[in-house]
Amino acid sequence: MKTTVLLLLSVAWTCSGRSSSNSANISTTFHFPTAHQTTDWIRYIHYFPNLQEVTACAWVTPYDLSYQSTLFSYAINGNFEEFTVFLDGPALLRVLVSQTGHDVIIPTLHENEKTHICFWFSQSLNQVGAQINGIKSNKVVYLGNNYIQGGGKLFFGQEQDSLGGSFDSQQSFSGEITDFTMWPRVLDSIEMAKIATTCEYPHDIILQPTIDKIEKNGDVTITYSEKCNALFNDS
Ligand SMILES: [Ca+2]
Repeated sequence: MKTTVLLLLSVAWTCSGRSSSNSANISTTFHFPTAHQTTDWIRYIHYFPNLQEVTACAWVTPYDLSYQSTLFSYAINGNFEEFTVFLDGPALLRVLVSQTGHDVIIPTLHENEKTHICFWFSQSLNQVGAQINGIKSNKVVYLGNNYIQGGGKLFFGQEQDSLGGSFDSQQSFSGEITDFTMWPRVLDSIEMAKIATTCEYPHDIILQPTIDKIEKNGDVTITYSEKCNALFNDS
């Protein structure tokens, strides 16, 4: 009997495509309208956990790729670059883990064009990597020697040079970030491709900055859509 129920649930999840934890299949976009400022940000206000491994994915539409655009920065007490990711120009993703920087070369992004970006870190695999639009991936050796420690502060759109502040206008982000999601493991390339192409999200999500879990500042706006984001599905 229990098996039947589980099977039915499994079928229901498969049909709905998107993760059951993404309530009502709502897609969330953060809009950062202005480059070179320190006042526009989204802060995740729930607890950030310890992470020995992580994959994060989002749709990113950069408005200005002429400087370092910080997608997010995660700082802990005494280490303000615990986990920070920025676009350093159009074809380089810079991933800082435990104050150690990694340059992952990616296919060239274009301003005002939506691109699906997944990136991961694994202490056990000793790896930092990224996959773009579900197909092109690249990885480098993790050069640090620690995992990501929890309990810190996570900001989207600004780079923290102190815990929760000291933002640098030359490292702010302008553009859109849609459906940012984290998993506590390295997703395989097929899982990342399915997120980008058919909007199928693995269910073991560990962090999603939904409206009930964030605070916003400045000119950032948030919009919602019931339409699933996926490649080849643009209107
Ligand atoms: Ca900085």
